[in-house]
This record gives sequence, C-alpha cells and structure tokens, in this order.
Amino acid sequence: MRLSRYFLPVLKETPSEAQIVSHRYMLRAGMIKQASAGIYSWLPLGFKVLQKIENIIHEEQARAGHIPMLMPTIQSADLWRESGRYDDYGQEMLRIKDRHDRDMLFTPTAEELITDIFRANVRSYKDLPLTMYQIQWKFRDEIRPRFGVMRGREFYMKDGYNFDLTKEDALHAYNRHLVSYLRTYERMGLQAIPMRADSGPIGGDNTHEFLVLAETGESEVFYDSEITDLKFGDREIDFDDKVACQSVLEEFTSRYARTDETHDEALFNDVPEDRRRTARGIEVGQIFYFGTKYTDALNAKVQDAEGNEVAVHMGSHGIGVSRLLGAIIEASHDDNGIIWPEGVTPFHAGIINLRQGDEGTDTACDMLEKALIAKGLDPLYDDRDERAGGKFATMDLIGLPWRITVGPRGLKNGVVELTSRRTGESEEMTAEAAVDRIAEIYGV
Ligand code: P5A
Repeated sequence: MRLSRYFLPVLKETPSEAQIVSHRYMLRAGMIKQASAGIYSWLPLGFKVLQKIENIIHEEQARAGHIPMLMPTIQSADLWRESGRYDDYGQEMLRIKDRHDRDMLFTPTAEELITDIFRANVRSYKDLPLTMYQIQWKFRDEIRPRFGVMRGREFYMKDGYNFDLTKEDALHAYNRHLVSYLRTYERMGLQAIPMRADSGPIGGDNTHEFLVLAETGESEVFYDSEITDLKFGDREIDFDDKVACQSVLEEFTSRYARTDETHDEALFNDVPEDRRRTARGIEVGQIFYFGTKYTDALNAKVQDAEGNEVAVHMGSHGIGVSRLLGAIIEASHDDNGIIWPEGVTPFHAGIINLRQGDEGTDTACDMLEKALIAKGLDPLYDDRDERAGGKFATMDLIGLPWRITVGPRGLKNGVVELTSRRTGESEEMTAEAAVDRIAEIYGV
C-alpha cells in the first residue's frame, strides 16, 4: 500500500478527551473515530488490526475443534423472557421496539439464542460434544463508556458456547478453551493471566477471567508473582486429550491469582510475602461453566444412550476482540507511539523514501515494495512528498515493527537501512538482504 493513496488521518495534537495511552494513540494514528459515546467507526488502519486479531482467533478456534457461525445482533425479547434474563439484565440492555410494537433487543451476549438453535436441532447424545462460536458485535449500554475501545457500548466479541452430555465433558470444554485462549493471546504478543473471577449476569460458579497487567486496567488484581513466569509457548497439545488439557489448567491456575471480586485476603497471605503482588489488569476474556442453567430454562434436552431425556451441560467463552487493540497498545508502546507485535501488525514493514522525486530513490523503493509483496508480505510505502522527520514520526506513531529507510546516500553504497521499532536499532544492508530478513522474521 502506498501511503499517498491510503486513508490515514493522523492527528498531530493529542485529543483532550483521551485519558489513557491506547485511546490517545488509536485516535492519533487514525485507527478509530468516535461516532457517539462508546461507539466507534473503525478506520482502515484500526480495521486492519481488528482483522488480524480476528484471524488469529479463528485459527486457534479451528485448532481446538470449535465451529464458526454467525448469529444476528438484533434478537427478540421472547427468548430472554424464557431464560429470565430480560429483566435481570437491567439498563445495560438496549431495548428496541419494531414496527409491530414487538420487544427486540441488541444482543449483549447470546446464550439464549444459541440454546434455541441447539434445542431446535439436536436430540441425541450422539451429536455431542458440540462447540460453536461467532465473532460478532455486541451492545451493552455501559453507564460510563470510557477509554475508547476498552469499555465501549458497541464492541466486538468472540463468543463461544459448548454443549456436552456430562459435567465432566463440559469441564473438558472449559479446559480446552483455557488452553486455546492462552495460545491465542500469546500469538498477539500478550501475557493474559487466568484469574478466578465472578460470573456476573452470565451465571455459574466456575469462571476465569484473562487479565493483561497494565496500570490503566480497570480491574484490581492480586496474584503470586510466580505466575508471570508461565508461558504456553509452542508446545503441542491434543485438544481431545482430557488429561493434557486438565494439566495445563492446573499449571496455570494453581497459584493465587484473583480479581477483586473474588479476592480472599487470608488465602493471599499464604503466598510468600515477596511474591505477593497487587496490580491492575485489563480483562481481555472470560470463560464460564454454568451447567444446565440455560438448557433447563429453555428446556433443551437430548436422549442419552439409555433413552432418557437429559438436560445438556453448557459453558460460554468470550474474548473482547475490540478491547484487545487497546490492551495490546497499553502493553506495547513508547513515547513516540505504538509498537505492534509482529502477530497483529497492520502492515509487516514500512518503507520510507527519504528523497521523493529522486529517480534512483523512487526506483529503489518501488523495487523494494514489489519484492516484499512477491514474498507475500504487506508493506506500507510512505511515498508522500514530505520531510523525512514527518515520515519518521508517522511511522513511529503507527507502530510497524520494521522500517526500511531508503535514501540517495545509502544507495550510493548499495545499502538501505533496516530499523527495529522496538529496539530502535538500525542495520545497513542491501535491499535484497532486508527483504530476506523481513521474510524470515514473518516466516514466509
Ligand atoms: C462469554 C461469551 C460473556 O459475555 N457470554 C458469551 C460470555 N462474557 S463477558 O465476560 O461478559 O464478555 C466477554 C469479554 O468481552 C469483553 N467486554 C468488553 N469489551 C469492550 N467493551 C465492553 N463494554 C465490554 N464488555 C465486555 C471483555 O474482554 C470480556 O472478557
């Protein structure tokens, strides 16, 4: 992509309404624009990162054997009356009337709708286990939407739902989601720590939230510092292996780690004092096992092997997809702007032409751009007729992890400069070597 043809409305001034760094940088880098309180348009750069995040989630869900689908954002109130949550949800639910005066709502979550689909189609234990998920917009009329995409009213969520014959199978689905989420967040360059939490309006006793530690996080968290040494890494796991998934759950949840909703001072005091940490965190996901709460309420039963009608065990599992952009920026930035982890960067590398209009430099940049594209990479070429300082500032702000700088002086010696956004370190090399290095970094 050529920057001269792209839509990147970068702001020079720091927007006064933005109180935290991720919100500031998302506005300044032209990623989002507020449409109304807690509701945003996703401009091309923001949309690109959102899609990268979405793709990682789809790939990891496929790995765990979960099936993608899509449900509507507008739902009838009837199902929610059946489950009893129409009244429970209170003012957070955006209620709408259609032209026939029927009560409708904008979905804050979809346990009822998926259970309705399930009961209409599944009758036998032979069709279980079943886990389906979607990535879809949600609406919660938060009292105080704030911090940009961190606490929106309209937000993008991955929501998955498992249906199992027994509690044991449903707990395996819970563990499978925990493992799959650990992988998902790590691929985005994040450490998200599973912490015991409160289930709120979703229900059930078994629930973990995934928290990214950050000073600007909205949750207060208490944990044993040993937990921050744990990494899932690239270990292979068979998602059908109950014992293997359970042992990952035990590894990642046996140390003390709780949000303020479930914090227990006495238990916390059992952690050696030098390892006790109190901090703040951003909740980027939550998993639940709630048994037969919805299948009982909506009478969703299957026949077991003996022909008995039995209620089905369920859980649901969410990832705050749009919130993740904010969380990643909170975890990875400096004074000059965002530093995208390679896994989610909107463009793989930036090309800066130091002398736009100089024939040799323009040709070298064109060739570099083509060579990167030929490798399957997606570069952003700053071909604007602007001062070098302005180009560097924009590139730093939008946070591409790698930058190739091309100027007449280097070209005279046959080299360009490859710079890491994270370390600031630069290295001179031929354009071919720079392309190879970037291809190697991204594994293409
Ligand atoms: C799990 C999936 C649920 O709704 N039902 C379906 C369950 N869980 S949850 O914890 O309430 O939400 C899942 C994740 O969505 C993100 N999130 C938000 N992101 C931005 N703005 C909001 N207002 C908002 N509310 C929730 C969080 O990351 C949460 O973990």
